[in-house]
Amino acid sequence: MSAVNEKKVAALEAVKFIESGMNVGLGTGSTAFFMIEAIGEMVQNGLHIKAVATSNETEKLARKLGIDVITLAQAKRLNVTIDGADEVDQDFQLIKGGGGALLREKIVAHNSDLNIVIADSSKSVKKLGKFKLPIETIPFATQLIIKELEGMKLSPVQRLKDGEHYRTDENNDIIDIDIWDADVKLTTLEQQLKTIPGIVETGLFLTTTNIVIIGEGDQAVVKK
Ligand code: ABF
Repeated sequence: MSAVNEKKVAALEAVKFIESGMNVGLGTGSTAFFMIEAIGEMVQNGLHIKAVATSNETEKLARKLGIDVITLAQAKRLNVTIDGADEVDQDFQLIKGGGGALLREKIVAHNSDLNIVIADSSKSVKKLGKFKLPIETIPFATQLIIKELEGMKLSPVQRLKDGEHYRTDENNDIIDIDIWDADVKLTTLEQQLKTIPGIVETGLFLTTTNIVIIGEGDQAVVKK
C-alpha cells in the first residue's frame, strides 16, 4: 500500500474522535490535509465544530472546505488536535517541523486536551533523528545561533526556499540540525537548545502526544 493511502487510512481513523460541539486543532502537512478534507465532508453532512489552524496553508484549506475557523484566543481550549509528524518513536516522541509549522503546532498541541498524531508507516522509527530536527529562530539571531550550534557539533543548516531564507508564518527562520549522534537525552537537548536566546521553538514534541495512528497497509493501527 502506498504512503499516500496509508496517510488517508490514518486520517480517516483519526476523525472518528471528533464530535459536534468540539473545538478542533487542525495540523499541517499532507497527512493532516487528508484529515481536513475528511472533516470538510463531515461538516457538509452536519458536523458542527470550530477549528483552529496551525498554519496559513491549513487555514486556507479549512475555509475552502466550509470549516468554521476561529483563532486560538477565541477557542481558549481545544478538545482535540490532529496533526502529522516527520518521525514518531515508540514512546510517542516526535520530530515535527518539516513543513515549517512547528511553532504554531506546538502552541496548539499545548492547549489541547487530546493530541492525536497521524502518519504513514515510514514515519515510525526506533530512534529519532534520521530526519533533521527543525529549530525556529528569530532572524536577528540566526547567524550567531548557527555558529553556536556548530560549536555543539549539530551541523546546522539554514532552510532555504527558492534560494532565499525560508520564512515561517511568524516570519522567523528555520535551522535544521543533525541530532543523530548527539549523545545526550532528548529532554536535555531540548533544554539546552531552549536556553539559547533567539531560539523560539524546536521540532521536538516529547510529551504532547496521547494517541498515535499509523497507516500500515490498508489498516490504521491505533496506539494509546
Ligand atoms: C506537520 O506534518 C509537520 O510538523 C510535519 O513536518 C509534517 C509531516 O508532513 P506529512 O504529513 O506531509 O508527511 O505536522
